[in-house]
Amino acid sequence: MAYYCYMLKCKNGNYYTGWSKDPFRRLKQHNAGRGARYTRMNAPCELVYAEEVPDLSAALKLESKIKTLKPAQKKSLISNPERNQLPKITALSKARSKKPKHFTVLSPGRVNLLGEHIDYNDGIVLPMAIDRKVTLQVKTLKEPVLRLNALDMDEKVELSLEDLDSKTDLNQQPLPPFALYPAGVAWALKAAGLPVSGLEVSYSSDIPMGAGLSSSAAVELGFALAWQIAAGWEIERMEMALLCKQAENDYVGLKSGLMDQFSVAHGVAGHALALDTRSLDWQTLRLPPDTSVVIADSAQRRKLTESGYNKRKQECSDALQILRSWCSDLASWRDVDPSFLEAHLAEMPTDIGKRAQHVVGEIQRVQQGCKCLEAGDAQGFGELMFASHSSLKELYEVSSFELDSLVEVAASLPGCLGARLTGAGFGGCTVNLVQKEFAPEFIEQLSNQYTKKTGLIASVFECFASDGARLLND
Ligand code: NG1
Repeated sequence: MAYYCYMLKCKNGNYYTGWSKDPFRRLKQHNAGRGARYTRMNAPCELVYAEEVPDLSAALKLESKIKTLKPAQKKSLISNPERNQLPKITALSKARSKKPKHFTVLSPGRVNLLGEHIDYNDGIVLPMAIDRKVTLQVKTLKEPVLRLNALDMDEKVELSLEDLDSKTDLNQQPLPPFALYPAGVAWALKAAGLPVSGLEVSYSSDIPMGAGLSSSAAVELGFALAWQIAAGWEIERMEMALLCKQAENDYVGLKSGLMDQFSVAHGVAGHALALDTRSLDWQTLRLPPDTSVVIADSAQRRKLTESGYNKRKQECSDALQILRSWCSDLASWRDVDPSFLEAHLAEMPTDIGKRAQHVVGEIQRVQQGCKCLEAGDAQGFGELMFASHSSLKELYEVSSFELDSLVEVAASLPGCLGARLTGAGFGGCTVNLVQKEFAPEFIEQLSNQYTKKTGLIASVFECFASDGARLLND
């Protein structure tokens, strides 16, 4: 994809210069107050210039050069057809925005590197989208129905987009669980005033299901994007993630946090994403150089995930309530000082106190983890992963013999920098940070030794940070 250096004419008549891969989308962000402080103060802005350059470095250079020009020089650049390619890219963008009848959407799973069970406690989480994905082949329909063909399950179902509240198919039978996710997305989009048109979707996935790698969020975002493309409206990715979360919380009935939908919507190749679940601010952080991220699926399907998850959520809310009885100013877990918790621990019921210790400790670990990534400190990051696992095991009590075995074996292998359970726990996967050169041997040894220890066959694979949900060939 090309890079562009662009100029906006702001409400006060001045020019703002920036770079972007998509100046039209960037303009929308500026005008929505999510671009820069200057454009927020001087909105609305109009896109008046766009010049294509081959790469990011050229874009940055041209941006600095244009910024030094006087207003009259900027005006002459804008009226120079050799340089200003805005008319051409406007035409191209219009052609692209013609609604296609057939298209393919790719929607990745995610793995969380650090920050577990804090996305519903106002913490910062550090996930990345992975190169395992759901592939949706989409055909638009004239009639307002959703025809689903879940290829992996060999199941088909057809439902009306005008009767989503009933949660039934066209034969008035209750929707099978897999259909609740796409139907829930349609329901949430409609409730937000976004039209959803008829679709026939055949989809399959190479994300292990029920393993804590967000196959359901991948399905949700895949469908949301399909409706966006088919219907021709456009919303911000964060809004899309929030609507998919709403589908999962209020239609499917799982009270998850935002991490999964956020990661699938915002993934950036080669990067982890640091999401502050309190402010919804986020940033990308490069993964440490010369390291591999290895996922180990324990083959132990998660037990009691839903009931255990909801119980932990309740315990956290009880814990915060108790802490507030000693300090009424505590608006959120982010305000809980570790020494304050320590001072009151003996007065709290043991289990509740342990959950609180995990939450406060994990919030701190992610803050340290972000600094490690900024500094390229793989060793330091790995140590935080081990500490996170111990906390999830001892304090949050969501690990299992199988997950602990995977972490123990991993810790004994050469090149292993960190290992921990990932996702809700109670079974599922671990995530490992390994020195790149040791990755192939690590994968083999971890599989073999885990089988010796548990009799189970783990699926162990390297994964790569990938881009978020997208149109194929975009
Ligand atoms: P997994 O186990 O990956 O589905 C769950 C929640 C997340 C987060 C983690 C724990 C769902 C769908 N997702 O993830 O929001 O709370 O547990 O950090 O329940």
